[in-house]
Amino acid sequence: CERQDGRPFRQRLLVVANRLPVSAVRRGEDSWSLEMSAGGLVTALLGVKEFEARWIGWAGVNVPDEIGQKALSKALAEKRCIPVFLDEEIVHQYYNGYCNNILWPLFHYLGLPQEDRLATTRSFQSQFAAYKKANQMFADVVNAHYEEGAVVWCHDYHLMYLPECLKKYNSKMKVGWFLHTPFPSSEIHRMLPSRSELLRSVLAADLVGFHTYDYARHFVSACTRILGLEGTPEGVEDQGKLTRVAAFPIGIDSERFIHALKLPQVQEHIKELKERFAGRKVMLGVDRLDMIKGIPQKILAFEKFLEDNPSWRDKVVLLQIAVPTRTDVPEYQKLTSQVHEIVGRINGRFGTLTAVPIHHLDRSLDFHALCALYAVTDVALVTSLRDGMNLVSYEFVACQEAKKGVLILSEFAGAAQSLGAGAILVNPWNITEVAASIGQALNMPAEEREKRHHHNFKHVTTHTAQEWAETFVSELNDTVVEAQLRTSK
Ligand code: ADQ
Repeated sequence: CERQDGRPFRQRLLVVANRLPVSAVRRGEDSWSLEMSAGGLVTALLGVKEFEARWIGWAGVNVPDEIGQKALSKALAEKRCIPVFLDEEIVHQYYNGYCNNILWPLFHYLGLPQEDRLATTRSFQSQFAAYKKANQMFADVVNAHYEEGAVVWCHDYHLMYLPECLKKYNSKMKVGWFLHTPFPSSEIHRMLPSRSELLRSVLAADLVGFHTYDYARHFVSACTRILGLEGTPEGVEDQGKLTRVAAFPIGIDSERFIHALKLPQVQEHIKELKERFAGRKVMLGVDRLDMIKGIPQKILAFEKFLEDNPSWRDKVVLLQIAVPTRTDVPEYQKLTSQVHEIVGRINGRFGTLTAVPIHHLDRSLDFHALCALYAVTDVALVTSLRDGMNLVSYEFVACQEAKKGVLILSEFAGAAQSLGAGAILVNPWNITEVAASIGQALNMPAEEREKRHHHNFKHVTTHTAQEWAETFVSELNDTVVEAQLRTSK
């Protein structure tokens, strides 16, 4: 497909997500520096190269002054990013409140906040009002930058109200919405006081996508049970209008990881790590420090393994790299202290003067250091209590061609549906089972490790981020064309 100037046609894409892929740090009145942010959505979308894409989102800072806003917009434009400026109060109510304190735990089956029940209704109302206001602010920025023919791809639970706002501006805008978290059973979703309004808004999109078939099914059930609409094999129908609902399992840019392993600086890192942990098997956890990742459960299972297997105590080490997130939210602060307390106790119990069983880091690692760690790992431990997909498991597999290590994977991560045949699947709540699976992984014969790795490696290298994005966008284009054909009949 070519344009008039002979260059290949590239679909114009406006990616809209709560956060931009970079965080801004103010260096002066009109000067900013930009740093990459860590997280699954960023990782996946960086792998999307074949589009003429611009990214719309919040830069993670409050910029009340016009000079600062102009300077930041200019710096971001070089990265093809467009900022949405949210003030502190909106961020508090919309982001910390409604998104992170209500939708995030509910969608991961952790329920609604329990404390201060009587005040909840009032704060819920004001947080939902802020959520709608913030979504409207995103819609205003999208509308200002939208050009006919572009596809608008809205991401995640922060922006469930956005499809409706966009369609009100322009009913012909091609709008897709993708959820990176699980969509819970309709029995959970119906607890949400704003359950109907959010479902209706998402249904304003042309295409609604989820990581797994189960999440898509839950969404359709919520629409049929809560809104009384009709579910069809294609999606949800409301008075003749079909919203297409489907599963689009995400992937990673596997080539980027495979290529990085060959770089001299990564090889140097690998050598250092091998020397540092010589004579010990390396187990690895890489997570954002979030309650859904099951980090305390993972560490307690490792403790149980050491308790049950004294002969392994000086032969295995767990490296847990946990990047802090949402540090303003009290629940997350509590989790950090809890993890520190457990790690300290276990290291005190099983450590020696020369070695400790757990190395826990509260920080983000740069890409090369992360690749080296994945490559030297014997067993990766992913114990999410719920997880939309979990890309760490994919990244580990991509870096294991030489070692063929074992992946222990929670059955509650979306990745269990794609990497389940190669991984050891566990229920992270069952600490005894996870401890036993650690033993199984550490003792697994090479032939079985190879077979399991081969299965997963094939999946990770064929179902990439690029393929995910292309499939979603082409399905969105097709859906719009089909809808036009239906209405013109
Ligand atoms: P996340 O919850 O952020 O993503 P995940 O999919 O595992 O979870 O992605 C995490 C990303 O952050 C990975 O690329 C990982 O390398 C990086 N990361 C994590 N900890 C790090 C650290 N300490 N240092 C450096 N990098 C680190 C959300 C959903 C997931 C879903 C993704 C994509 O919660 O279920 O898979 O979006 O849709």
